[in-house]
Amino acid sequence: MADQCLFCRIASGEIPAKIVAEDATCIAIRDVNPQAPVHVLVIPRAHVASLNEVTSPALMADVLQMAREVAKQEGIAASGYRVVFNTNSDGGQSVIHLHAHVLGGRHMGWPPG
Ligand code: DGP
Repeated sequence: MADQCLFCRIASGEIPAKIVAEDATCIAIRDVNPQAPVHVLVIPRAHVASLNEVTSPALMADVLQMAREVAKQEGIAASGYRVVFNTNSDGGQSVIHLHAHVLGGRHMGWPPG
């Protein structure tokens, strides 16, 4: 399963992406279909299907730490941003590999669509 997974293949470098940050645990790439002026995906290198399958709090800390660093690097930390984990069908998850969307550079409406 993991060897067929799009985000596993991006994280391994097999499929190219616009990388904005990376470390031993996670990679951050620009979303191919951006929904805001800044739209970056933070992806753990290890294959975890969704938030439901996370067993390591440390993994979530690593993902959120990189999301925060990306927001600073992209210049949206002070103006504000949104971090979203779409989860399963009703949550709108289309790629079944855990990822955080970091969205900013415009005002975000509420409630989300
Ligand atoms: P979600 O729907 O929450 O599973 O988000 C998946 C996101 O991944 C979606 O916003 C589009 C993005 N995406 C899909 N395929 C690719 C790809 O090949 N490269 C990049 N950079 N982003 C992708």
